[in-house]
Amino acid sequence: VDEETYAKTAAGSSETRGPTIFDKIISKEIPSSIVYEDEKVLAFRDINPQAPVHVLVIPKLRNGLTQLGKAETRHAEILGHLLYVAKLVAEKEGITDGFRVVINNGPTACQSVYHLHLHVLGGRQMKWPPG
Ligand code: IU
Repeated sequence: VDEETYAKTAAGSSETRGPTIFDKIISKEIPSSIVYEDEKVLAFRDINPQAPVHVLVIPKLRNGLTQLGKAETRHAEILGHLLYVAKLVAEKEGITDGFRVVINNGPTACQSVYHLHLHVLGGRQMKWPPG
């Protein structure tokens, strides 16, 4: 991406997609604790867990979706796959008795990384409504 595009992304705009830290996690430039991986997605432990199990599931697509709110019809397949992998992660982590899948979309929902990701949370009693 050019400098202007990158600056916009760094400033928090979700209109365009510069590299995020998740690209470096996908490329293994930055190490992570991987729970599941296939050719399309990566699931790894959140660095700041909000529950005993807190795993992020992300698409590997470069220049891909920044957030759910920007999804188009062509993204339907990867969206379905991400959700299915969330279920595989829950099984692998032994939290099938109760787990939560969260997508924070945009600043008002506290999205902080503009590379689409699903949070898979479990291992404790969850509360509702969420904060
Ligand atoms: P959010 O939905 O965009 O707020 O979630 C981003 C998550 O990415 C958040 O839970 C962070 O703790 C997590 N994370 C991470 O696991 N590793 C990192 O290097 C960075 C963020 I930056």
